[in-house]
Amino acid sequence: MGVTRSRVAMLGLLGLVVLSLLALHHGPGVTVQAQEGGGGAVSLTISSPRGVYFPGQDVDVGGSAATGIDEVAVYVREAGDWHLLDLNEDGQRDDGDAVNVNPNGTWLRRGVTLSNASRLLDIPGQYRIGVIDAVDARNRRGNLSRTLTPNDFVSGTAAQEPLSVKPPRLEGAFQTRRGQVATDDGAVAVQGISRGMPGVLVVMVDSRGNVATQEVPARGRYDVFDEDVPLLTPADRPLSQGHIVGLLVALGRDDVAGDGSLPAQETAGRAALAAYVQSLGPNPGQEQVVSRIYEQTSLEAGSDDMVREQRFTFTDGETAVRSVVPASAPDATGVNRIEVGETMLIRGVTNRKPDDNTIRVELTRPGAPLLPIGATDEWGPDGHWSVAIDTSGAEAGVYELRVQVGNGTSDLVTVELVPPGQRGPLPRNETTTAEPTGNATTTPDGPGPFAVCSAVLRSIPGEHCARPGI
Ligand SMILES: [Ca+2]
Ligand SMILES: [Ca+2]
Repeated sequence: MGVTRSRVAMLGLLGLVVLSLLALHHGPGVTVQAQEGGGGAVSLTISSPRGVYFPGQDVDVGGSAATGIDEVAVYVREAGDWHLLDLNEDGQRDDGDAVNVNPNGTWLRRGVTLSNASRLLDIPGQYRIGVIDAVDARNRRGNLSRTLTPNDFVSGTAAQEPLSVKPPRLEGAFQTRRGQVATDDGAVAVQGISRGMPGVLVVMVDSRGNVATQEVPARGRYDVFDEDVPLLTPADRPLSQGHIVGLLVALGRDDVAGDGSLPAQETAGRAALAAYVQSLGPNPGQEQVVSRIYEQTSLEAGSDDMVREQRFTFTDGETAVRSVVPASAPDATGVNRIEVGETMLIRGVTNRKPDDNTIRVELTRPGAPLLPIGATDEWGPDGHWSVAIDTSGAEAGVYELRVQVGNGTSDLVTVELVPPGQRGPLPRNETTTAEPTGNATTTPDGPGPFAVCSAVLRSIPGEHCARPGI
């Protein structure tokens, strides 16, 4: 009976008439199978999931079906027999797991945790996932077979695709700038992926053992997380300035910490782990708090938990100028004279959070017409920023270059604009030994060029003050 249905279904498809005729010619029992992986008309396809699956992940299971197929069933195979998937996740593998074909020729079951639908898919390895016309998967009593032999499967109207099951994976980072988070920002962006896991618990521990925790969910097909996490204790007090240990904790595919029990907690999910972590601080101190988190998660025997650790400094916001050079000589260093008409390139460093903050650079001189204001809100993990200002039409003279983030002035540098042709040579790099005598870096008033050698630079190992000629 099943074979007859398959033939009827396929006779409606021009591209498969030949196959159908072959089937008719050979009589019952002949293999009539859908082509695999596209290429010509197929009566049945499975287009999702595709390729890779992480245990615990919710996926849509679906594809297309030709006219005449009313219902399909989905099976999975490693080696040997095909096993029916418990697609409705009711713990039973039976007729309830058949999927109706929609009038538009598609079939779909949304949000299936495949590793619950089949224990096979809970274990990393190479599998095949297949869809078959339900008519061809029914036993003599008319119920969906819980298993089908390879021959049963290919004898029906069916399609199959490879599926690679991979272990869960955690990658992520605290988006610090120059290894710092500014107290003025009070929060740090945490970004990453927790494939096969519903999210992470973010923990930050300050030098006194105070903790900030936040559950961050993973979203979308790739289990991406991206959230600003404030450096606040459960009592809404800021963490202490200084050395912070940041942890991203993912609880594996079971989303349960360690061996499934946490001291003084009834459960062991991310919320319970957060409560446990909050109960630790601040008495034991920073390293003790960190050790206990590891002990209850990734270090517990048999645990599939994962922890990523990152250390950074929580400190005052700092934004400073490193160099002022003509845009035509970007390899020059230090604060230089700029000729009127040139575009001035102002470069500096900051530990502030990009996107939420804008660095504004303003050049002023009493009585002189205003120059355009330069601004940027984009900079990378190294905190290097740059802004260009066109000096066309400006008056020559000594200007005050003010850097602002929000309402506060972050740095103040004096810069001299000179008539065209009067700048003199530019220092090119810090190994230059020749003293650029007569360089514009001497100014008659104000703090002078060495103001750029500010505290933020001195506090960072490997950074140098942008003095010309040094
Ligand atoms: Ca079921
Ligand atoms: Ca776990």
